[in-house]
Amino acid sequence: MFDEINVKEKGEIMSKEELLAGMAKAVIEGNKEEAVALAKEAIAEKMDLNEVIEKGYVPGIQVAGKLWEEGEYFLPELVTSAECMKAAMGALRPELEKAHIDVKSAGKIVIGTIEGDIHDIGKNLVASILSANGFDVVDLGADVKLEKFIEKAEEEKVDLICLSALLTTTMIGQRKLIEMLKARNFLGRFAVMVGGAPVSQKWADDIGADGYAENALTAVQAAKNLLKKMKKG
Ligand code: B12
Repeated sequence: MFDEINVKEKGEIMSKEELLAGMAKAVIEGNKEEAVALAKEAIAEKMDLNEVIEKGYVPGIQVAGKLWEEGEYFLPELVTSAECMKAAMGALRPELEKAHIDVKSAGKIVIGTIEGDIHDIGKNLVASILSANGFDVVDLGADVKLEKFIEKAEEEKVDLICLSALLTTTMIGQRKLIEMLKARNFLGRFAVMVGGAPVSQKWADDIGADGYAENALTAVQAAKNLLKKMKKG
């Protein structure tokens, strides 16, 4: 499987496609140094960082996940790939954040992964891309208690609560949080957007979420639309 991704030796100038393939390969192989070096190169080359994430690093963790599901990778290898992905995102983050300096905030968001769920790669991507697109983002991390989302939303006076869930068991927490908001008459005060691999538009509709997005890029437009709707209503 790795043979398909053939990257040139160091020292040679790589094309954009080669760089993207190299990023995926670094994540698949768990090569943190290379993953970070390529992130820095992308910044130096002024590449579109949204594209770098979606076409470079994300396919890498997806292949690692597939190898795990197929029994070819064991959990430690998957964890190493996940760590690589996070290290690369860490290298890109300051540059992503720079993109929205001096831009008027598009809105304030609190985001986290639901209690019982430690998956945070996708949530981190959504947080970084929203932040790069002018939103003020309060990131609560992973394994976040439902009560904490509401507490922070009130404290920080956010417009939008973003809930990530990667496990079918923690998706239920998304429904519970909306019920908690309803019980406290908070619906309308905060909009709720849900996401995560097992989450769908249908699930979002069923639980009464205000919004859903399939990935970090579509989350930006969905968040903008939601805030526009809230301001009108
Ligand atoms: C990497 C990974 C891990 C890593 C996580 C590292 C980390 N720090 O995040 C490790 C190895 C630790 C791990 C652990 C486990 N995992 Co895991 N993991 C994955 C894997 C392979 C990839 C997830 C990922 O990072 N994808 C890449 C990111 C970029 O994609 P994403 O998370 O989907 O996010 C995108 C969208 O969903 C969306 N999005 C995400 N959040 C949000 C939020 C909002 C508001 C919006 C709008 C959008 C949005 O935008 C993101 C960016 O585009 C998936 C398989 C898969 N294909 O999803 C399994 C998977 C999620 N894991 C699974 C399981 C079972 C586990 C474990 C229970 C395994 C175990 N036996 O211990 C534990 C969980 C422990 C716990 N309590 O949480 C199952 C879940 C099954 C289920 N249906 O419930 C999956 C589906 C694998 C499988 N097929 O069995 N895992």
